[in-house]
Amino acid sequence: MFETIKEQPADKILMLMQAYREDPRSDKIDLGVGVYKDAEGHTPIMRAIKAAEKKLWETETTKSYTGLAGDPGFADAMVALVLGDAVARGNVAAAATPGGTGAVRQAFDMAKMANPDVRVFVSDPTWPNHLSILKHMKIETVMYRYFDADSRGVDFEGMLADLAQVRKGDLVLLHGCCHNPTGANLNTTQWQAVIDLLLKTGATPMVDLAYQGFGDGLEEDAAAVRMIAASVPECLIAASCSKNFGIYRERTGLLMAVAQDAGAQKLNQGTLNYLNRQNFSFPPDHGARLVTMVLTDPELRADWAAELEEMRGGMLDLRQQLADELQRLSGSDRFGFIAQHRGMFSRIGAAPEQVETLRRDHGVYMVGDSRMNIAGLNAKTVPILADAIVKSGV
Ligand code: PLP
Ligand code: TYF
Repeated sequence: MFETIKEQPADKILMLMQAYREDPRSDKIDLGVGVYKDAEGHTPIMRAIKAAEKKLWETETTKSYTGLAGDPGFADAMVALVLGDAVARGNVAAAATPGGTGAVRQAFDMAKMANPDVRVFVSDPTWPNHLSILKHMKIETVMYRYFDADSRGVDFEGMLADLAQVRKGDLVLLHGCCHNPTGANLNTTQWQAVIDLLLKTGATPMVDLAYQGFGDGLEEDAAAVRMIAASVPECLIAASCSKNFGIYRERTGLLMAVAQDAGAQKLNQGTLNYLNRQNFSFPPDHGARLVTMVLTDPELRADWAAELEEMRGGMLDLRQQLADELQRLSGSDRFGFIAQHRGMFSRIGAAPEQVETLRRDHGVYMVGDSRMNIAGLNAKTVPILADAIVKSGV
């Protein structure tokens, strides 16, 4: 019977990973998949996570099932990390999920349960998995303008104009910080304008927060999601622990539904539990437990936050070095946006042929839309990349 299924398109980012591995050149540069890498190109296990793992091995006495929503301690710790004191804890329903992707998937599921005709508004461009999951779920997807191809910043006027058509019953997907794939983000005034529009139209925001701590800092990167949660009647938040705790393969995430009162919270919590049960029963626990241990132990937390700051600072330095080098080589300021962008990614605005030239002639691997992973660089490869970018006519 399965011969009736059409072949599905492969994930382009993961295909690029494979192509990079198969390239025999020793001086190749991997700016593809969104995984943090240190100067040696290694994705480290963070010190606090390693310490928590050791402690967990010594103290864990059972691996019996947790609850359907996962360990309540994980939800408490993550709600506090993401939302601070922006909303009352009693108004937040939360369930652990397999990674941020699991949270995204179930947020869409919940929206569809509430409104079978839900339209999901996504930024143009957005993380390809958003589009792929929405298509798989047969949910109507509407793109709103986001990236300004000339300035490589946000086309905010276009964004607001396109979002003016949202209505109650629609879901508006927003990247909380460190926009993937562009690296271009809203400022506080712009976030407020988006919130005003949401309040006026009655549409529901959904925030995807996959890079808290990778942009301007842990608190700063949560500022937008906190503003939203404090202002609108209800919202969904899909948080990932993959990047900021470096536990990609543990599959650790949390879906939060913020409501206006405890009654609505109770209903939402039941829905989140129900969705977990339909999809996988109990969520993975190992990564969630490590995160909880790190966030609730003052020493581990301080060390984690310090290491995260080192990673963030390193990426900012690389951005500045690359922008400076490009300015020197091109004699123009047109690459200044690289230092303005935040997070792991920048879309440099190269044409597909130029991306291909960079790969073929220079061994530089970036995603076809010219998204590069800044963490794939180091002090030695920055000048090589800058030279290749200029030589490729970008
Ligand atoms: N959302 C965005 C925008 C991402 O870039 C990622 C990246 O991996 C995720 C969600 C989910 O990540 P994960 O499922 O690995 O936690
Ligand atoms: O955008 C990225 O590169 C990361 C990692 O199917 C990723 O978010 C890439 C593809 C994918 C899942 C995660």
